[in-house]
Amino acid sequence: MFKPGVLNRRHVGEIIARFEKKGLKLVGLKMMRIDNELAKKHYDVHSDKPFFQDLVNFITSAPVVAMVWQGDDCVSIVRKMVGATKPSEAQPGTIRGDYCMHTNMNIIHASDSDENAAREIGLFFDESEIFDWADALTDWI
Ligand code: FUP
Repeated sequence: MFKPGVLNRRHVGEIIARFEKKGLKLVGLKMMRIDNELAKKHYDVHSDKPFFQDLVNFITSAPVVAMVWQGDDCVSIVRKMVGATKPSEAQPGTIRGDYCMHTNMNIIHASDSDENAAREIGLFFDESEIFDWADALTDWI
């Protein structure tokens, strides 16, 4: 998920292009405004952390772009491309390493396990918004 800021900074296409070039398959994509309740559900695991309210405020402050990508080892590949949580620790070449400065505004969210991906897809997408399509690239990547 591209957090608020990506739209404002006009980086949506650029960052989507990274995932496409890698060979991941896009099966869901939507622009949406997250409300307070949904933000709290999404970040439930951090509800006792001091940065929780800032995180909720940030993610609800402007529209986000939510995506579902598929591919072998997708979670691990995407997490590597996204980079470390703290932009100061994220390697150059990663998304957080290249596009952001501060942890609480670290530009992108990526599920950290298949289980959490399933949970988060359920939070942000209806079943009808996920597309199962025949991928012509399968034999080439
Ligand atoms: P990640 O999976 O890399 O997004 O990292 P976490 O689940 O640990 O953190 C979720 C979000 O909480 C981060 F994207 C930004 C925010 N956060 C802070 O603002 N401060 C912290 O010290 C840690 C996380």
